[in-house]
Amino acid sequence: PQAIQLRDYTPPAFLIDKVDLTFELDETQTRVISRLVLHRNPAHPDARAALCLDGRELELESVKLDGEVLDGSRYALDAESLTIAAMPDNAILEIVTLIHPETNTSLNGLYRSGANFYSQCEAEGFRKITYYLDRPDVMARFTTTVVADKQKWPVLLSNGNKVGEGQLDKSRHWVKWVDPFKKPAYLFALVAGKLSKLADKYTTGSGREVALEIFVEPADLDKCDHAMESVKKSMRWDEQRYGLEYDLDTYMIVAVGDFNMGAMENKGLNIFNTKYVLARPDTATDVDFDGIEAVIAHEYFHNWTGNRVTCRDWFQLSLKEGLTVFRDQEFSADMGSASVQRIEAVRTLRTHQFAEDAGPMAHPVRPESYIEINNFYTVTIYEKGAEVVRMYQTLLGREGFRRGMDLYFKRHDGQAVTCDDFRAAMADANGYDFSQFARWYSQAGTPVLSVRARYDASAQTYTLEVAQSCPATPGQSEKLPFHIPLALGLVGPDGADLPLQLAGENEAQGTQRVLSVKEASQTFTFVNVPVEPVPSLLRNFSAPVKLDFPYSRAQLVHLLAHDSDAFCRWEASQTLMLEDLQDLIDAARQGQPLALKDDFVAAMRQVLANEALDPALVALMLTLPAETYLADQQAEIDPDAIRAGRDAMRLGLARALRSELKASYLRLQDDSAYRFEAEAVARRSLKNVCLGYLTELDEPALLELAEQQYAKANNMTDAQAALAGLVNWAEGDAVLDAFAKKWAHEALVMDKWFTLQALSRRLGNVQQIKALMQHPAFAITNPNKVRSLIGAFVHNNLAGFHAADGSGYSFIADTILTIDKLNPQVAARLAGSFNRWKKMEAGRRAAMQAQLERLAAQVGLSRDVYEIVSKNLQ
Ligand code: BAL
Ligand code: ZN
Repeated sequence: PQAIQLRDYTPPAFLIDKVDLTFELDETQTRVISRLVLHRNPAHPDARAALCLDGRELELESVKLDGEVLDGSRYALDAESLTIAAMPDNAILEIVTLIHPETNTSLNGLYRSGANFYSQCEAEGFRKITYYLDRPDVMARFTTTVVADKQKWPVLLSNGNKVGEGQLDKSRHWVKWVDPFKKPAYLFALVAGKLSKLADKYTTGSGREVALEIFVEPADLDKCDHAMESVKKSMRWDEQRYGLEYDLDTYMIVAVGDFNMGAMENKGLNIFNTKYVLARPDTATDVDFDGIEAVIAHEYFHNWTGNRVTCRDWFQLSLKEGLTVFRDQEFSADMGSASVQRIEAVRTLRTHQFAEDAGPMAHPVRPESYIEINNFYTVTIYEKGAEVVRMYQTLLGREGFRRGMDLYFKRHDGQAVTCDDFRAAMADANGYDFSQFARWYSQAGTPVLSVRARYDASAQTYTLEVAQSCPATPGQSEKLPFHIPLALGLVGPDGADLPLQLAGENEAQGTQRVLSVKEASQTFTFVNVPVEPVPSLLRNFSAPVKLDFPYSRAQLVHLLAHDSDAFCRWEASQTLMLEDLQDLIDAARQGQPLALKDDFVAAMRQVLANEALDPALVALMLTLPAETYLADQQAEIDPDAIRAGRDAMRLGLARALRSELKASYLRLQDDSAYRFEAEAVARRSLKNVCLGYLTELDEPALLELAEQQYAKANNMTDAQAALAGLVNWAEGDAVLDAFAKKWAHEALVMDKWFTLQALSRRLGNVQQIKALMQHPAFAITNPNKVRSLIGAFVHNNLAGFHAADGSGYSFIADTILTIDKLNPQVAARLAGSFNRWKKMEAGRRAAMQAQLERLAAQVGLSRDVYEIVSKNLQ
């Protein structure tokens, strides 16, 4: 397969003004009748260019140009396109195709799930529905009529407003939808089926009433309330923060259990993975409730950042995704605890995006080439993209950022634009120079910011020498300096922030500053510094970089106890923890005894005892980094040593803090009805972190605590946490069985059951995973099932997947080949489990390479899997 290059971008030869679609849905085939009103695009360099429409897996019935049926000599057809060479400047094209949603297991295009029809068109699914200019810079007005058997498919939905419906014949009915906004084809959606509806309404700030509708399988209607509340909160927040209102009469959400992504922002008709809609206290955890609120917000926010202003091409994907993730992060911060949200976002970024940046799939926020765009819905595009957007706000302030957003919408509403257009709006609205900032979009890799400090007591100056560098990434050996906002404070010996005055300033300006680091090395001198401070650097994680500062352990303990910035406080605890974990991992590799350091244990004891701290923050401070994150800190990865070192720290802390953990656990008990509110969530999170530690100890009385918690839990958060503690012990088996019996008919709850086992020290091995794949609740065609069992195992169970005998590698290669025939996108995600192979110790490295080569040699590999495998082998 050929790579597509950003530098080859050319405007489309034709533009489409109007699209009229009619779908005749049926069990064995669906007929799609498309009528396009087109005109030649004056911006295209060739005024006589052919019209080349994208299309895949379509059966062409007929083509009519301006009313005349075209015979095969008038067009060319291949597996990917339909081309008409002789085209007038203005034309009406009518195309009839047959498609087969009933056999479409890729869940891309139009497909069946159960008896219902759903669509997924981003990025390039529309070309599996009909021949079209399937690219985001072709924006058209869509009218959609759906015809179907009324008994089988009573609900027929598409984008926009419903303008008519009726009975066609004895059995079939039709519904017609008009979307008044022009949009690219990737935002098209169609849903048909037997669905129940939760209805509500929302009055916008300007007084317009919007109907809110959530459609789900009838059995799920009692799990939609939280999603509905989240919609209303999102709508209100976007009005208040950005002055953005919803623009259609109806906002619809449909939940489906078979879905590749988390959700999709189709205009007026969002389609969601059930995982991000359905929640009842007994079926969903706090993390699920939080995820639903965030994803509902994310898709809703896309209505402006993505739909009203969309991307010129898929290289600009982060224009809408980075910005919309940033918006949903800011929303979540306002809904709950801002510092907890921020720390969790940083954990995600470091665990997943830093890993991506260090591996074979490293790419800039605006990639320069791709083989399969579906492989670029990545943590770099989304999460690092959000960090890039956040840096504008950090540099400009919230008001300056809002000015930039206002100008962006004023200039580009209704257009398909680029990341440079966004940057220009931020710059022009504020008179700020963002030219160097462009490198955040073009250079891959995680920059390293090295800071060294010097205190001069006699001059009362404190000098920071700041240097930046960025490692080479595939295709980019040399990097130029980034424009890095470095937020900082100086913490005095009493724990208070010192006033900050830079050399050359007349007076101190606050106690926190954002420095603009632009050079490869730069010096900043603070004056009138009466005592030697401890620097609190990269506050609130002001840039997606790795900070290198030679903190002493005493300095870290000082920050951990006093820093006014919650992120830096947490960071101090993590830095201490990481240092000691590394020592434990090294000791495990050398067969040395594994013991914790006293000052670390004392620091953790203090954290746990500090009842003034937000319990959620305490929980995060006590949470160890993931095995995979630890793996990424090693020069060479030995999964067994990482497992041993990490387990030793958990066990050591559990032993040393046993009585404090138990006391906190008991103090945090709460028998009241479940509430998804920040304070209750925080208490549950710390309580369950304590339980997690306590169940590390093989003591019947402590395991009983978990059994009791499971038995009396009135919510899934507590039930799942109890089971997670038990599942590493034989005592877990009975509870696992009871859980599976109780929840056999709740697909999302069974996903948790699979994940708990995939991540278990005791059960997370290839043999067990294979056995679980035979369980009646498992289905290889369902992405949620694949992700919750196989994905969890290969991505998050480092020692289990990387078993020394190589069984994990042959298992996953076999599984990738099986799934690739069904759903290439899902298969490609699993192929990402090879991304660390070059850093493994020699034995595993060779075994992984052998499986990669076996995959590469397969005939008929999808381009999705091919891209991941070939980039791994480069
Ligand atoms: N646009 C794909 C799903 C999402 O990011 O919202
Ligand atoms: Zn998105």
